[in-house]
Formats: sequence, structure tokens, C-alpha cells
Amino acid sequence: MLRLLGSTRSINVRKVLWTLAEVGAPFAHEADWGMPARPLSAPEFKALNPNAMVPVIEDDGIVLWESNTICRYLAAKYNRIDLLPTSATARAKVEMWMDWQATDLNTAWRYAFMALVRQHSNYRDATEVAASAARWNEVMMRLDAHLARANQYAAGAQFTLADIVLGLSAHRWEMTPIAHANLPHVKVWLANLRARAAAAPYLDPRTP
Ligand SMILES: N[C@@H](CCC(=O)N[C@@H](CS)C(=O)NCC(=O)O)C(=O)O
Repeated sequence: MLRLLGSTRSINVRKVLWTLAEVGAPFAHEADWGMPARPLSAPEFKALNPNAMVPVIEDDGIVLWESNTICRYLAAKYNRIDLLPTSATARAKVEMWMDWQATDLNTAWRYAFMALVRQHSNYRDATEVAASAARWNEVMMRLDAHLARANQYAAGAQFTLADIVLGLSAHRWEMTPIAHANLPHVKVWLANLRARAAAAPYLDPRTP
């Protein structure tokens, strides 16, 4: 059975959990990796992922890390061409938004989130917090403008992996105590995602 390592607290682990729920795959979740009892620096863990980061999966004799790659692997394995289409154009649209989430969007929020939600002692510079919050709003405004033109979901008329990874990031943005830009299209799209049975546990206010 597929083995998933990493706590639900991690947004990248939640991408995999939500995708597993969408495809209906059975799995064993080792949620304590990253907790004091099972540090990611443990040799046993680093043998699986030398980056010492979660999520990691072990399935059918392979080990994979990088959350977006794992989501694509699951969609392909379970022939979910609705989540990750096979035509070059439709697939590229999904992957473009997934890559944007992992790069532009993710790098914008780190400082503000670590300071305001995790309250980490290494993130105490108020100027940096304000700059990160401003960058975060700015990239989210780009997503809102896209959703205003899009046909219901991020990559078109169909729910795809792009909505999973962007949806979790948008949820984190909503749940972080910054002065939020007014993003009506993000709001409607997120409400729509929250109505999915597979999504509800991962778009919960208790897990920003
Ligand atoms: N690019 C990686 C990033 C993974 C990542 O940043 N994981 C975080 C949790 S969200 C992590 O493991 N941090 C180290 C720690 O928790 O000790 C992916 O998408 O899987």
C-alpha cells in the first residue's frame, strides 16, 4: 500500500492528501514525520529524501518527493485525465498554474506566514512581514484577475490538480492575519472548492 510521510500541518502534504482523496487511493499515513519523535534529519528519512522535507511517498517500489510531482504521479497512475489532461495544450495549462504556485506564489508568502501564523522566532522583522504581505496580496490579485476570466476553475471548465495546489495556497492566504486585498473571484472559487467532499478536511480554518 502507498506510504505517505509527513504531517497534515504541512501545506505540501495536504496537496497529496487531497489528491489521494480525489483519486480514491488507499494509503498509510505516517503523520508524525517532522515531529520531535521522528525528525526529518533522521538518517532513515534522509535516505528517502536527502532534502529532509515532506511530503515523501513510497509506492510500487519507488520513492517520490516534491509535492506537485507526487500529485501528477497519482493522477497518472489512476488514469484521472480530468485532473491532469493528456492533450498537450490542456495539460500545459494545468502545469503552468502548478509551477506558478510552487514558485511565484509560494515565495511571496513565506516570511509573513512564518511570522504571523507559525510565530517563528527567526521571523520578527516587521518591515519584512509587511513586504511579504504586500507581495502575497499582489500575486493573489493576479490569480483573482485570472479567475475573473477563467471558466469556473483555474485551468478551465474542469476541476484539475491546479485547483488543488492553488486552492490550498489561497486558503492559507485567507487564514493568515494580514490586511487582505479584496478578491471576489478568489472568494467564489474557494467556496466552490470547499464544497468538494475530498477537499473539506484540507481547507479547514484549523489548518491554515
Ligand atoms: N518543494 C517541496 C517543498 C517541501 C517543503 O517545503 N516541505 C516543508 C513542509 S511544507 C518541510 O518539510 N519543511 C521542513 C520541516 O518541516 O522541518 C515540495 O513541494 O514538496
